[in-house]
Amino acid sequence: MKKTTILLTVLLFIGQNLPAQKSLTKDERMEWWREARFGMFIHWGVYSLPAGTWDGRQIGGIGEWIMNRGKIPVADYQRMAKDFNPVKYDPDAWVKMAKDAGMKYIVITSKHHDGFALFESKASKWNVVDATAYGKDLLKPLTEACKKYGIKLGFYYSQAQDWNNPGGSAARKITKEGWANPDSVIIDAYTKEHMGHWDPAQEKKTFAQYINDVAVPQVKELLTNYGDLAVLWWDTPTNMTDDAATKLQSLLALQPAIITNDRLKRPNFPGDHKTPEQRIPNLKDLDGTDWETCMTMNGTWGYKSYDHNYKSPETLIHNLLDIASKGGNFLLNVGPTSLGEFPQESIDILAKMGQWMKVNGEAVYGTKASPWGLFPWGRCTVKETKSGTSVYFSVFEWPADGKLVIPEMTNKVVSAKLIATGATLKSSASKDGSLTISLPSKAPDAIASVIKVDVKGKVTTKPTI
Ligand code: FHN
Repeated sequence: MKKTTILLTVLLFIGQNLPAQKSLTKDERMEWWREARFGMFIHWGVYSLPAGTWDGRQIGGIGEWIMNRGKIPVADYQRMAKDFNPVKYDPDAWVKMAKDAGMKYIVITSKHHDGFALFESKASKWNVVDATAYGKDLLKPLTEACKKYGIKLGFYYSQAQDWNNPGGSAARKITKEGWANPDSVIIDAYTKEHMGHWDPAQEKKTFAQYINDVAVPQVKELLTNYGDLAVLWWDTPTNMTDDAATKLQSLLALQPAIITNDRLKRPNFPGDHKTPEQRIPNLKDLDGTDWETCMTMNGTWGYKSYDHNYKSPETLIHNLLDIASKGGNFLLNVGPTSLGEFPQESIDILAKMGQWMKVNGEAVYGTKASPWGLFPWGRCTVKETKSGTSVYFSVFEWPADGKLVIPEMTNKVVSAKLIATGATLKSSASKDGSLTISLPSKAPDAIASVIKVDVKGKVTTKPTI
């Protein structure tokens, strides 16, 4: 029997032996995700040990790509991994930090492009239990902590690129982008001939064998051994085939409520949501499909000891509000160290965002995009209520004259309040259809102060910007 037939038979068998489950519509599956708006991405793997430096050289590019950028041989990279021993790993503390920051879900790299599995796997010895000093599954306790704090958990899985399990694909990177290796001409000629691979060990199997022997069984392990999973986050469909994508996608039947992104294979496996990376889309680029911006706090996803170029909490809170005002989600990354700790800068940023979210979170959770588009002074989100609409104006630049003017706001105002202080604000409608809200002279929050205006009916207006 062909392997595909065996797989389908197994899936059918599993299906027949599960208690009858009502199949969920996309809207039902997406409900919590659309409500959540804010999640944590975690990029963690053995690359956190070299942390951007190999053989005394700083390697260019993002930390989790060090093996490819540095053209590190498979045997050397795997030898390095033996010392991976995250003794300070405290999943309870991680999840609590996410929750306190106001995040509602976590997506962690169960396996990144270096193919290293953070979980126990029968499909490949290149996993945390068999290949490192630590020797314990890292995902199981995270699952428990997420359950404890009511945080949804998703797994990122690099389905195509795998630089250690033979047969996995490798995106070709020019050597000088990593470091000025004197052998770069020879290496670059080799990677050109070998579809991005730089070590013969990477080509001992075909891509189809890698999919059947590693990717399919590992995704099955992830979907069966860790309870209810919220998200499966595919990444970089380098050289993906329809056959491989079909096999992987069919496994999702094991988790009927799961949400997936658009990176399994393009363009014919669109998943549930789009994934703009390191950028927030412009309004004109949005087509009604769900979307989630993923972004780093500094310049790398995986930990790099010398990247301290962090965005300010102000920028990140404004980003979150910009994204919410356009109807998207924000997946903000943390790259823990090899000992299992979040970098101090990330801890501080999360705490600041949490302080803001604790007071103003209702302007984000469960909201819909601004009917006005963007304002020059801030952002807006709306929530339909039983009796009308709650409109949230997040003001970044407090008006010097104490007047916030909202154009084309003709709904009858029930109340206007400053969320931070609870103070009631006066508002007056003008003949031109605009609404003027009178504000205290000083902004209660230097980053963004939220004004909640409850109005009658639905707000129907056109984007101004
Ligand atoms: O190559 C990866 C990268 O390392 C990182 O995981 C990001 C996160 O979205 N995805 C890929 C690049 O698009």
